[in-house]
Amino acid sequence: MSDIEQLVAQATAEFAGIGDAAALEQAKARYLGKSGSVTELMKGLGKLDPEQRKIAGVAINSAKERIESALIGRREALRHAALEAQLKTEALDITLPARGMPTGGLHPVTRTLERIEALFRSIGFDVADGPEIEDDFHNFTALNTPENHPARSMHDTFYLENAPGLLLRTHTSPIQVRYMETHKPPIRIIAPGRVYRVDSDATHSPMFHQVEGLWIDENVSFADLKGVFTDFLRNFFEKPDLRTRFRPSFFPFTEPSAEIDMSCVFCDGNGCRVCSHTGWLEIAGSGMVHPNVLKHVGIDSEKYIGFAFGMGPDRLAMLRYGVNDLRLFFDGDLRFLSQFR
Ligand code: 2U9
Repeated sequence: MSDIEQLVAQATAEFAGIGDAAALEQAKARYLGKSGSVTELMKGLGKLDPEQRKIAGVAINSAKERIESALIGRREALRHAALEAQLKTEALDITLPARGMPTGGLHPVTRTLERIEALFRSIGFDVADGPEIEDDFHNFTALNTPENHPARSMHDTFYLENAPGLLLRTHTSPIQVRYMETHKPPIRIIAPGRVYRVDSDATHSPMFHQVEGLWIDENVSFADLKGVFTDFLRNFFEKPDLRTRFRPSFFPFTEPSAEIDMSCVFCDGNGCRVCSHTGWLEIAGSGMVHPNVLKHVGIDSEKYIGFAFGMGPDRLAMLRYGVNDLRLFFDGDLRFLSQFR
């Protein structure tokens, strides 16, 4: 083998044995650099006669090209190997479960309110709304609540400072009063919303929810009240055999008045811990709207009559979801609330 061919073989073998890029560049300098072997051969061409110079020049150029191409090949191989190594160490474990996007959800009381609204809408009731800051007339006077009634005391009602006569509504009844002021019978509405009372313990929150209902027309009877409310409870709790009983009671705004009990949804009326072994759960208050209430809003109490009821959707939500502490609904603890998504 000629010296030149030997040089090509030596460079190619040397490049092939080099494992890192910096060492490869140093090896390159030894062959192709300013005083590298190939460059030295080039320099020697000047000493040859023209004929030999031509032949040697072609051979050296060919050798140079092949050494350069071996270098480029090795550079590429090293770059590829480095990339492979990097990919191996930095590999993503695509079998890890993704963190996922947390989804929100409606509050259990909101879900309960929506369920109640849907059921009453389905039998032709409208859903009415009104202000949470009320005046004395709409919250008490129009509802036949006497001047000296304990509910009016600062002990039971939140009054606004520096705003005489204004208070946080203690029930959603003023919604119904306002509706009757602006609508003629027949009136068929429910009034859901937040209400406020000075009360706070395991079963009472200073803010809670109510849904009241009202049906005023020429011939509405107590039998209609029993039918509408029993049917509502059966649909709400999805218990077609649920029973109700109406116990005589007193409210200033209804006469006669009744407390509504339903057969316990946990034991079907057989008696258990939830219903204190009575088989019954108190669920609402109700009655025929007092003629004085109709007079206050300008409805002819000789021509029109109707029933009203009031219930606590917080309690309905507790019974439907099996929650035993009212405060859980209002603490804002996501560990509790996210169970209802
Ligand atoms: C008008 C006329 C009459 C609404 C009524 C009740 C009986 C009642 C309680 C149930 C549980 C309140 O949330 S609770 O503590 N409500 O007992 N509410 S009759 O009577 C009305 C309302 C508006 C114009």
